Amino acid sequence: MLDYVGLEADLSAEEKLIRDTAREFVAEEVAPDIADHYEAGTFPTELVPEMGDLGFYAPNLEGYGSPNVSERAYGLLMQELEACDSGLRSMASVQGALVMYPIHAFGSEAQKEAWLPALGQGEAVGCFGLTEPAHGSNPSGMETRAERDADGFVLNGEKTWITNAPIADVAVVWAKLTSEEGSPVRGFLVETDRDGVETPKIDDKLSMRASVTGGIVLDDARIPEENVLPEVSGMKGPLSCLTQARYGIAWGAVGAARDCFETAREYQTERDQFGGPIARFQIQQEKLAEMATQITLAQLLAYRLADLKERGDLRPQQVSMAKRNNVRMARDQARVAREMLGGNGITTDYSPMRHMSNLETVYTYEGTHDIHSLILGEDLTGIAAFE
Ligand code: TGC
Ligand code: FAD
Repeated sequence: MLDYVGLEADLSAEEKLIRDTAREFVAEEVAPDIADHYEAGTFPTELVPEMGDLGFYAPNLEGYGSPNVSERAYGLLMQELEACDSGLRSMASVQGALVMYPIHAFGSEAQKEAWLPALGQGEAVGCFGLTEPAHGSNPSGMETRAERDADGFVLNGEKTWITNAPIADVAVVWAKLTSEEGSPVRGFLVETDRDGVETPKIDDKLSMRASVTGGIVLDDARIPEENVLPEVSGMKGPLSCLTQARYGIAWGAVGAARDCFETAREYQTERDQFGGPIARFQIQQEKLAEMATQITLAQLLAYRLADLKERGDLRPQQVSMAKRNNVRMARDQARVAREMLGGNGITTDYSPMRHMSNLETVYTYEGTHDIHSLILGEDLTGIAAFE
């Protein structure tokens, strides 16, 4: 596997073990069928508990069954999952960074005990409802409302493009609490089997096909008082979850690019044209050289992020830089890898075009490339250019 500047040497035994466990799981349990799932538009849901057993959901959290592994180990895990398919990494990063993280960071003791072990084990599936039909890049414009009533809250509104929603047991729903002054955004744990909650599936995707995506429709959905996340109010609640997930994506994208590189390199050495392997042509070698260089630079950024996160110095804007750069890099390199496979490259027999198509989603979700440009622009100039 590509590791051009020898990053492996700095890994601890535990980090290597976590990476190798994920790599082996992917090779044995997922890779053989992933193209079929992609074509069918399905996620291998039978693997959800096994991924829990292996510790793939938020192992970087502490307590409630989570082992508190290093941020680098967590990143390596995301890298291995996305080397298989972005949909696999999405499943784990939504469950961990977008559902377990907010419960861990902002939940009550009872909420933590009720949900964290079950989510960590893959006995329950969660989803994160922020985006709405009319509010994607600007979630603070959300229209979903919560009102207090005698027993708790009544929720109304619609979330869309929600990973895992149709298979979720619980949704972390962000809504404006209209009965409080200023209508602050609050997080609510909404069990999906409650009256007034629907989670319709979105079927017509051409990207991220091996991932279940849907909506959350709330029509006078009643939830008890104890289901509000008590420790956070305002947009920093959902936005701080995004920082966790974007961190995983910055690592995951490197995995997708690495798989494209390895597939192209192998193909180039095996495929003959004009009397020998196409890897002997300078044009092809330049493509491999550029691909290896870009992947290595993205790897270095991800490793640096892990160190900053470990010591508590990571800023959200630094995560934006890595998400923006690494996903764009992977998207560009997947396309180059696809072209290096010629006609065979457009089939599901090879991974690059599947990665390329998935990366269109990854480029868009968790803050589009443009939005991360603006986050960096604001950080660099002090002038916000969102509106
Ligand atoms: P703004 O006024 O800038 O900030 C409000 C408060 O939040 C704090 N904050 C953050 N905290 C942690 N991490 C971040 N990334 C943060 N960004 C902001 C900020 O300090 C402030 O705190 P306080 O204490 O002063 O109140 O917020 P804004 O509403 O103006 O937002 C600006 C903007 C455009 C950057 C933000 O809305 C944004 O990031 N938009 C992009 C939307 C997005 O990324 N949506 C993702 C939906 S989830 C998803 O896509 C999951 S896909 C998962 C998968 O399948 O893998
Ligand atoms: P828009 O915000 O309408 O943007 C359209 C275009 O306009 C983009 O190119 C954008 O960059 C550009 N644009 C917007 N504003 C500006 C600006 N100020 N300056 C310059 N350009 C701008 N959301 C969740 O809450 N939970 C999930 O689990 C989840 N999973 C997803 C899974 C998939 C498969 C997909 C596709 C999306 C998912 N999302 C999820 C939603 C995702 O986060 C949004 O699609 C994303 O934030 C962009 O919002 P939008 O699609 O409404 O695009």
